[in-house]
Amino acid sequence: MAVEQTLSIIKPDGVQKNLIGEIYSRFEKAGLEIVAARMIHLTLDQAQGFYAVHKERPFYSDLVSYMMSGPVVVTALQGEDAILKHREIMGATNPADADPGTIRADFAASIEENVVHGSDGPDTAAVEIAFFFGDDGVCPRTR
Ligand code: IDP
Ligand code: MG
Repeated sequence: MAVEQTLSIIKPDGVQKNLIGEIYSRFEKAGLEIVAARMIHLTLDQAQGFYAVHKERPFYSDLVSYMMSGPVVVTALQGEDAILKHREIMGATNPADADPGTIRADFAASIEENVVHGSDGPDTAAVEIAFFFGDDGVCPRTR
């Protein structure tokens, strides 16, 4: 195990459903600490840029529209095994496949509108955290 950081987004449907506190409570109770946070309504450039890895996928333009449909809350979370832990709490991409008690099983409407994003590995986590928080936007805990 190692201390890692992961990029977490409460997507527009999660914000609309007023789940910000509920979702971050689950992450905090699992021992993850918020080390950066911002609320933002993504522009087209930002939504396309963030999901550029998916640009060849058939759902890309719908995904970009969905991510721009309302504000999102973006955080960086830190903790032991943060990337995997966050993905476990989030659940599978398709809520129909997500384990009971995961965020997506509890709150997601569909494979597309699935409430939360989480990084899938250390390399993508670093790129995604820099995408939203630059070089100096993360606040390591000092106490
Ligand atoms: P992840 O969010 O679980 O890491 P990815 O495969 O990285 O899943 O897909 C990114 C996002 O694209 C998903 O969270 C979901 O919003 C959307 N998405 C993924 N697969 C589909 C699909 O088959 N149809 C529609 N949207 C999809
Ligand atoms: Mg992904």
